Amino acid sequence: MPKERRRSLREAVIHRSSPIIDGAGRERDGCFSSTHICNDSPQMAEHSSTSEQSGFVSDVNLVGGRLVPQVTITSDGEGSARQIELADLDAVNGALRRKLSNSSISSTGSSIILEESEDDIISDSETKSKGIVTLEHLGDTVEQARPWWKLKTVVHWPLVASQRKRLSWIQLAGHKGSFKAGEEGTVLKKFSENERLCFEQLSGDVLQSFVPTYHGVVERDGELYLQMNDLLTSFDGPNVMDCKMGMRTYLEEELVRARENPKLRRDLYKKMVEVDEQAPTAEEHRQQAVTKPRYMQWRETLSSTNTLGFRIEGIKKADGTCHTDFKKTRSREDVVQVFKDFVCGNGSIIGSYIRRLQDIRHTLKASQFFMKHEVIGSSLLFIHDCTERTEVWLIDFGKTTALLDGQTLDHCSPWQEGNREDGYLWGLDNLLQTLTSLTTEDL
Ligand code: I3P
Repeated sequence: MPKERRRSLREAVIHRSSPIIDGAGRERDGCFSSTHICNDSPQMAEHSSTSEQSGFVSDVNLVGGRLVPQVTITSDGEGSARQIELADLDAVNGALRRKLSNSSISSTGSSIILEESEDDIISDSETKSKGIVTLEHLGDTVEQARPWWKLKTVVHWPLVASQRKRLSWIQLAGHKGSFKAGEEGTVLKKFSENERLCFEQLSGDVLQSFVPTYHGVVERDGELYLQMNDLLTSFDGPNVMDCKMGMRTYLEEELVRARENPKLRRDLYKKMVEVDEQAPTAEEHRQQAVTKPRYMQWRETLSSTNTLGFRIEGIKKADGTCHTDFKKTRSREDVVQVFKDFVCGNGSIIGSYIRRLQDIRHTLKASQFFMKHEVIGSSLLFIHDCTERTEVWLIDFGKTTALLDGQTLDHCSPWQEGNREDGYLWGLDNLLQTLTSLTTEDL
């Protein structure tokens, strides 16, 4: 980690209001000195012993004719508590204000910079608020492995029971190196100042009981993490679905910055043609690159984000199968079919999900936090198991941003640049209607 970055991380921690928790989950209250940030290497030593080098690597599975990438959970290693230096502050506090690569829907323009990197608004993958553990391609496939391809779902890990229990929090979307296993019952997510602020502000809000319990910031191997409860530990063979909420998946701020500093991205162009060769314009084909807003907006229209205000990102079923290709799941009928498959036609599970979503809706309407934040890229995580136990959680707040003083959103009004509406409640209502229509059908 660059020196400057470590320093800013330290400052971020020093200025935070929540406790820093040590590796054993003990609160180091009252003092935010880096000497009070401990790692929990003893716990992870167990993982290290079964890992390859510094990673924990699973077998490779062939699912649906495609090789499921190996799962790598970065080992917690032997590192001890480290000094965090002041310059790191910029890296974390500036997480959502950092470089943006794109301008607008148009990919043309003389000042556009061509980028190879996937990283864009938040250039360090660890600050991205997505996913849980790292999933990587570690081998070739029959169908060639694509370097940009990121598994956006869960992988069934061939682990012994105790390992599986501990590492159970599921990856539905993620950037390399974003997650580590935490102490029993917790996971560590790469530090994002934005997400930390959200967790802080959610504390005491009525929504708190619908988000993973947050345990503060911990340091591992010189990196900061947000520690939170593993939502899956109490399930036996969980089925998990990630639904990204809202009619928009990028911040207004990203658009503005992208206009100021437009960049073209080859990786996003490749992802685009992978799904639809006809999607890029002639100019984009010529450039072999697209801007990020262009890509994001294309994804939104291709999926149900624009039409329904949510989209299905990934599903992992208890049998270990992974389902990631929902980019074209767009109509209400498509979504119904995916939910039917997800619950294996079990109407009672759908009924429980509906009740939980109604509770969430009711609570969102009463939430001060919700009223005062633009909620972008946040997901609802659906979980059930064979006992018909169900839960739905709000997760991923890396792009959930406080509004200016006094501003509020109704989360239903159409978005126009400047009003910051995100369509979250509109999407939730559509989701509820879609699930309700399912209960009246013959499942
Ligand atoms: C990704 C998805 C993510 C976005 C990521 C996209 O596309 O839109 O939400 O990350 O941008 O590549 P896809 O789902 O098709 O893989 P952010 O939400 O963090 O912007 P990235 O490539 O810049 O990480």
